[in-house]
Amino acid sequence: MNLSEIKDFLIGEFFVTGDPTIYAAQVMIALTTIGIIFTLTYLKKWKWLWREWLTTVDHKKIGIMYIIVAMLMLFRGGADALMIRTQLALPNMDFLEAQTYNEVFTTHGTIMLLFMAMPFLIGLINVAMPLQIGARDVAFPYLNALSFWLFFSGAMLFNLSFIIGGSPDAGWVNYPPLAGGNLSPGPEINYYLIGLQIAGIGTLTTGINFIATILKMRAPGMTLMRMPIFTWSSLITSIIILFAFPVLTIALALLTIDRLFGSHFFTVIGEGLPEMYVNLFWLWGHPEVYILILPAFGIFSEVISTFARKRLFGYKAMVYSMIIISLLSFVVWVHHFFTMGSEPAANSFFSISTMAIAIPTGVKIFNWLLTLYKGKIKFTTAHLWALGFMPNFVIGGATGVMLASAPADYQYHNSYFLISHFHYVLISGTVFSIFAGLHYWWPKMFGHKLNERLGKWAFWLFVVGFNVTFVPMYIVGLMGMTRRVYTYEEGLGWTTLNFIETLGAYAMGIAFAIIVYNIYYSARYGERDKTGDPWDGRTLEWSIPSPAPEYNFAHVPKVKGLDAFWIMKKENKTKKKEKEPYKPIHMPDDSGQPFMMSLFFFISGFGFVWEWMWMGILGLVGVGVIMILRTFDKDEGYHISSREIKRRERAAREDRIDE
Ligand code: HEM
Ligand SMILES: [Cu+2]
Repeated sequence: MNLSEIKDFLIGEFFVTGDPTIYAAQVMIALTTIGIIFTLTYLKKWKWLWREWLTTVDHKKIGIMYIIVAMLMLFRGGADALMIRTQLALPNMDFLEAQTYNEVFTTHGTIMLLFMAMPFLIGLINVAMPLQIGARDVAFPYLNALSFWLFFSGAMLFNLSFIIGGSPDAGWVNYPPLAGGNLSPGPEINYYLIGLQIAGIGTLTTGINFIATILKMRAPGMTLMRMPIFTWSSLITSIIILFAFPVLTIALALLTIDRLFGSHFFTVIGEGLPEMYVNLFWLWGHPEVYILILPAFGIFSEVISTFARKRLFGYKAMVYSMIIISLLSFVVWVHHFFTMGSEPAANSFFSISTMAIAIPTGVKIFNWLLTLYKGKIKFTTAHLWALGFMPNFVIGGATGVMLASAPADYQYHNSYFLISHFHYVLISGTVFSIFAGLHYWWPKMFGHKLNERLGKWAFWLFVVGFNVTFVPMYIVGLMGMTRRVYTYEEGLGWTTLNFIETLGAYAMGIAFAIIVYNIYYSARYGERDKTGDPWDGRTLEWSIPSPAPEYNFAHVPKVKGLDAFWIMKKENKTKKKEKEPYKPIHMPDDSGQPFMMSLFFFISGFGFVWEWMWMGILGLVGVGVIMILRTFDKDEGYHISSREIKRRERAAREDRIDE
């Protein structure tokens, strides 16, 4: 290659050029990066960043990192959503070109589901679940760090496509033949395929880690049926991950091989089956939506029973209905393509199995209502998010049952009615639960509450904005507006509804900004939580100081029933425990290897995206070297002395022990 060829490559292919919004974003990304590097250098924080965060294996810090990255991704996915809504606010707008619009809804959907919603929930599980079962960490702390860094490098690789190479544009489902090598050559779709595969390995290992943790690390006395309901939801979710994610990995790997090496798994020309991709994708995809909703159910259950100040009504029914939902989630996938032409018997089966999910879900709604019944209800921000979830989720669920009817789906399919349906369940289910969990566990993570007044403002603005956006979307969908169209004509009767939707979307954007401001405001002015138990909680995470010390429990708790901490409080056992002598606690060593290994995964992924095989293989060699290094690593850990524990417990609980 001579100089001018290199220049042509850089400007013509490598860097994304041409669109002013992208130039603006590139400048902003460059400035932010310089800003971060400058601040870290100026405050001499590089070492701190490496020691405290990049090499940590502490489940709480890993959880917090998941949450930070997921918040950034919520910002990115939200910015995409506002661009979509701006373009559709009025007929014949030319804010985004058709091609850019395709890219924006593709990255919006993919980022929201895979790099925002799921990691956010995994972050909350990481923070809270080990504390709820009285464990000192997850079963495999090193693996936990690796999972996080794999998710992080997959997410960064995917996001890099925005400025280098171009964003994927075949929808979040990425079906061939559109996503195949013939119709979409080049790096764009490779970013999707490889970014998701790297992050996917991280998700799978997280699932394995959580299953081992919950089955093996519970405090003495905590039988399965005494586990907090959020822990139950984490267990069931992890089992779904274990069975579902390999299917996605295979589907994506086969499509990658088709694209990179010219095989014909999904190309009709070589007698491949594009429909097979669609089946594999949804065989993972439907369970995936339950990966997103079951932990949400768990969070709402904890929050509702805490703030109704009652034991969760129908605890066992809650557990069994989650198990039934998880089983059903694997036998409904065809409802995503009733119109693809399966025979009527198949469509009927999948129609009925889909409708059946409404039964265990309904059981849960009634149990929440009966938990509230005659409770001493406290309207905290966390509780508002949980209460707001119920009516909105029922709207999403009921329209889901409508869509489950195969003949009717021939009308609804790919219309804005569908778009509104899944946003109702995803936003009022998953997003509300994320905010509920964030407010609820914030004191345990950072030692102070989020401000309640700002929290409530954000809640109301968000809920109103949410309905203003998505109610008109149902209507405009029934009027015939289809999804993934970048513009529409005047005179179809869609204009007013679309304009209202856009206003609602901006209200949600402002609500998100208030939440972010609240984080800043509360860090500065929030009152320190000295009790460790700011909500009068029921489960074990509230029995330890806030923020949770690195060893979690100075004494391993003994569990006597459901709501273990509540029972201790009733029996006045909390003080006695603190007077017992402390024993040294064994802690795992920090390690830079998970970070380094994921960096090599990133390098390898970047190579394969550009089909530079040397770079792809070189990255994998790096991964292999770290794996070999790891086998020589004794990882013996260290002990925190009993005197040190005593000192820290005193400092954290001064007010309680001196009483
Ligand atoms: C501010 C809130 C949001 C707004 C205003 C919004 C708006 C939209 C709109 C208008 C579309 C349709 C684009 C089209 O078909 O042309 C869309 C697609 C989508 N949205 Fe959202 N959304 C929001 C939040 C979310 C969240 C929180 C999630 C997931 C957790 C999500 C997941 C998706 C998915 C999966 C698609 C489909 C993308 C595709 O067709 O490939 N959205 N969104
Ligand atoms: Cu489904």
